[in-house]
Amino acid sequence: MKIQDYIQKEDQFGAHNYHPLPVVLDRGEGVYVWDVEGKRYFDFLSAYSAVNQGHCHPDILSALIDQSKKLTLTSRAFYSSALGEYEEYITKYFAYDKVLPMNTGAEGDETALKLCRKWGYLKKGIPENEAKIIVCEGNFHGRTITVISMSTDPDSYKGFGPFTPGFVTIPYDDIAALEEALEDKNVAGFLVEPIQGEAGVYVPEEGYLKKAYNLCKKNNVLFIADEVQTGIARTGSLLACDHEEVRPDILILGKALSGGFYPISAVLADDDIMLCIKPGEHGSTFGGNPVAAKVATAALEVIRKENLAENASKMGEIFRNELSKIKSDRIELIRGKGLLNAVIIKPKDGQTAWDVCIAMKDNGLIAKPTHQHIIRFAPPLVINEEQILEASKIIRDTIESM
Ligand code: IF1
Repeated sequence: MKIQDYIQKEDQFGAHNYHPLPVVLDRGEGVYVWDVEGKRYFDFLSAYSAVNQGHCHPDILSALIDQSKKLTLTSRAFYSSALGEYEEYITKYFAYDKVLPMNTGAEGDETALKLCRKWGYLKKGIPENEAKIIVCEGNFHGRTITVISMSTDPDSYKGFGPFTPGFVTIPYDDIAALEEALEDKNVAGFLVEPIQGEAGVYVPEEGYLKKAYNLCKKNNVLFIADEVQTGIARTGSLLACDHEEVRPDILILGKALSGGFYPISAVLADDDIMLCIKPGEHGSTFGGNPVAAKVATAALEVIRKENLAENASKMGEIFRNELSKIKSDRIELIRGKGLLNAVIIKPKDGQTAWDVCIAMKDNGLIAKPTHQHIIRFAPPLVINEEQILEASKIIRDTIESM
């Protein structure tokens, strides 16, 4: 089959809810992926930060294979020999009392919202069905109906109503707006991405998270961090909240929690909050299954063993420095933290960020535009200096030649 044949097949038999870059991937290893014709690319998307550990990491692969031969799924109707060990591992790793295991990021967010509301009624004493959760403009937390009820992006919500009530939207990176919204006594939580991904890798002003956290404390409101994309070493520290020494009351993780092998998400909180949910009140068939338990443990072990947070920080510095040397009026701004970066492209001669991504693909590097004019650059965190310099040169040569 030729590249066009693979694309045609997806187009004919798959729903049209995506518009992929025309590259057909077949194999991956570390920072590289290969297409069906054997052409190699630097992967500068990392499946939206799910493969922080690099493609097909051997340690995670072994965990997946070993456990899959033994026992894959028990449901949570029974105990398993793998779950408790994982729960102990991940709660100690992130320093929380308890974990609630789920599968996708959106489910993690849904879980956090339910947990927060329940806490609001049981602990804060909010009158039933009146709890509110503050969210930010430009947020991205997934695709379920409740999650898109929080969205301010018409692509996400338009045509999918009616929506879940109970959300208050304020501008991102705006402390005064948060302070005002917190005056409402029925507010149970504030849900925030430490860096907004979908909005175009929007890094808030330094101190924003800390101030927001302190305001939440003052008002007896839970600070909920969606670190599905920013967490697990991506931004140069284990959590993006660590940069400001903020410890969220509820922490949501996903994506790289499996190193890209398997959908695994988790919600972490202390007893006072987590024990508000009782048996039968929440769950999922696959959440916390034995394979997920082993895979997530291995994936977190790789982050620690290979010092990937430190590497992300160092390589991110080099990367932004290299990009800043690009001589082109096409680049408006470079921003990011660690290896979560974005370049804002000025459209010229009708060419957009999409055209830049197509040209980079032809030159051996794949990345995806977000919105019309922003390109996200987020390679696997195992990238080394030689590789980041080579990749930077591809980006530079591509942009300078356009
Ligand atoms: C797609 C963006 C990234 C997330 C945060 C929860 C979820 C996500 C902070 C849901 C998911 C994805 C999903 C992906 C595109 C993508 C994305 F551009 F839309 F914003 F990564 F940057 N919280 N992010 O970023 O996790 O349920 O998908 O496991 O194709 O929709 P999920």
